[in-house]
Amino acid sequence: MAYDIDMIKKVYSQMADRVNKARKVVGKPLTLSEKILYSHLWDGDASKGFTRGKDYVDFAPDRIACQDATAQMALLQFMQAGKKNVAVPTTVHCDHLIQAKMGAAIDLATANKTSHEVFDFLESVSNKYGIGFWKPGAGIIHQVVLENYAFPGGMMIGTDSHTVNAGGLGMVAIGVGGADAVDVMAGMAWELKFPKLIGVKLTGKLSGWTAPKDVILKVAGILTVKGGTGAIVEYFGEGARSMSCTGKGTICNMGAEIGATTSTFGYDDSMERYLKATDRADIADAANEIREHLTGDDEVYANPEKYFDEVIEIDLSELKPHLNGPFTPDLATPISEMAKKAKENDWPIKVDWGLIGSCTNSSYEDLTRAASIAKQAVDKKIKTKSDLGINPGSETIRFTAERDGLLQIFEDLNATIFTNACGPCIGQWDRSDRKGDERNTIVHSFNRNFSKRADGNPNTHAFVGSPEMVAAIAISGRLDFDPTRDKLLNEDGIEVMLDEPAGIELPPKGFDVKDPGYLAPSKDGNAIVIKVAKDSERLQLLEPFEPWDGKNLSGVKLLIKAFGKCTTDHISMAGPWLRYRGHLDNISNNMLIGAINAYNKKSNFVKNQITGEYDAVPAVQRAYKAAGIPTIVVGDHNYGEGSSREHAAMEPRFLGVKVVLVKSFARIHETNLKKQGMLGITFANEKDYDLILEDDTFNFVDLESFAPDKPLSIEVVHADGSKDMIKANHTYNESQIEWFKKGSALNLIKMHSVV
Ligand code: MIC
Ligand code: SF4
Repeated sequence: MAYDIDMIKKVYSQMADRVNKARKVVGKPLTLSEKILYSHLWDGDASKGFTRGKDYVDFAPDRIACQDATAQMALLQFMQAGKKNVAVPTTVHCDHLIQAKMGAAIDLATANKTSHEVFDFLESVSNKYGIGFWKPGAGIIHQVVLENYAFPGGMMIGTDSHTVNAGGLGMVAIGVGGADAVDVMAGMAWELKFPKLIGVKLTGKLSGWTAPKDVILKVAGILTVKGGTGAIVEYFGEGARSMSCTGKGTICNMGAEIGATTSTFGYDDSMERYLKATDRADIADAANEIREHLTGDDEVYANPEKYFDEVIEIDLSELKPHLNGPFTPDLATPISEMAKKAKENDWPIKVDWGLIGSCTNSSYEDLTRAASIAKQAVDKKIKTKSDLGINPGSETIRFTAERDGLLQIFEDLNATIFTNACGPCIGQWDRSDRKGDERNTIVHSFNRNFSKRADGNPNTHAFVGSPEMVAAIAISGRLDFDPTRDKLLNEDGIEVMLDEPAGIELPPKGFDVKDPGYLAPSKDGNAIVIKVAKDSERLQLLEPFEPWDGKNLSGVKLLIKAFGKCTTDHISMAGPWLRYRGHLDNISNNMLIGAINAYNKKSNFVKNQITGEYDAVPAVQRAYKAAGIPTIVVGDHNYGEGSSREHAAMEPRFLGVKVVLVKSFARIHETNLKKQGMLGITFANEKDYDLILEDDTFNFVDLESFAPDKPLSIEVVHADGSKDMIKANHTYNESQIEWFKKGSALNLIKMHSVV
């Protein structure tokens, strides 16, 4: 039986009526995305149509999911909100804080020792406030959510950018910062700018080496890392229906890599099969009764150009397998062209590691497809050249895969089976084969491959592919290996080819698990006292941020002008820093240490305008803070791309940065900045980025009349005394301006909170 089935039945009981009313006010047939959005309005029934890309709308999500690395800050904030219980079903998943090194058993025991303070904190806060708790080793948040909580037509938010994975089961599931989640936990509405809609029509059918992963690798190549910003991507067509539910999850998951608000698919037989296989026939039965409302209207899919803002068509029968990378997930290369491109770009050809797993690609089907390749290495006597590491997505998948002999196949190739957790995907990887910054190549089935992400080495060239392609490349040990064409020399000196992968969608004997790793919360957690040690280096209770003094900011010094890509990994690095995710002061020591200073092209080396000396970014910022000098960070396009981690906004706020001025923002990061009371603004004229010099001082001219839709004027004073007047745009609405005025959104909640 499904968790929270009553909540799901309630959503379904209102769906038909709400969809019909929405269709009336919008005045045309509806996409699935619109059906879900309009049936989750905070105000209930739709009374008017919203303008996509413009109107801010209040929504009422059905549930929330948090993972350990972001839940700490989210729950520390929630604890300040003065509520007894979370207002909607919420879960916490411990998956990011487990380092991959020796293999699951040892690594998990080590994590339970080194991070017990954090796990205990999360467990007791969950217990107190009515939150379901998934213990370390239970699995990666998005696989566990897909297996247990996602339901067609539902809306959820999660404090992780890959929350969007649940679109594979027909949800509108959106990644947010912790402060957004706190609003909903506290029983308030969740605000989102009504998204634009991109339709992706899938025709044909996948075959051979081509996998669902290749659909999104291709889409990423088309739309780039910012092409989906502010939009929901809705997939439809015969190609969509012919794919498994977990394959759809893979596609939706990596929608985060194109900046999309979320991605989704209409309810179909593959979802029904998956629900039944995961012990949720009750949801499938309920969904079947309102099937027509859980997918887009026929007219929409027949004439998508009329209803979507942009339409892309992909013929799955023609689609070729891809590898994307290095350093960015949108650099798409069909495998057949990799040999040429790798040579042209001087990418290291030898592949050190093949890593299979992550929330994107760790389903039962993924493991069977990769195993079908791995098995051939033994059968055809091919010696595997790269190391192989596997992270199963959940304990249910791991237990079932072990029972069905899949893990043994990988172990026969000397693969290490890591914990059911994020592991190398988030830099939780003690990689023993290479130290320092040697140039090398790895391939993985993860979603992100930003510089330093997996192992902290800026010269690790990471490429993203499907699990079966990762297995094939690991066996060959070469980046330029094309299994559709190339032969390998086996141990008998005979040339052999790998056969195409074969997968099994769902375990024929059903899923099984002994201990899924779930702890239900107490019915009444009122008496539970949450303790945080004063001298803890992992956890720190939060102090409210100062409200704005109502005056124009002036004498604002430039802290850093970031050059090129500046993702949340650059702003607040993960890996070893994950240990400080619950301690704002300590984690602030990683603020912007990965960003490249535009003036010297170095990372973590900026000028302190007080002394004229160069130093690490956090040190320079702490010096400005001590001197009471406000500062500004300047950046390029898609600033804050990637993660939902609000630390990337809280650290600058905590250390006294007042403004982030960039060419454009990634959605979640922009909201995170607003929530924490920062001024996140964009150049009205992009070229003004070039005007900004290292010794600049900024004076805001009209911040005192900060208002929606009104650009801000800023005087930029250069070291030689010359001045430029520039304009900055912003997207703050009335209530977001209140967050800025009060110092943070949380300060505002607290003012209105009735315990
Ligand atoms: C990631 O993949 O970058 C993470 C780690 O899962 C983040 C969340 C975090 O920073 O904790 C994400 O994607 O939001
Ligand atoms: Fe974990 Fe990687 Fe997925 Fe982020 S992308 S949730 S780090 S597996």
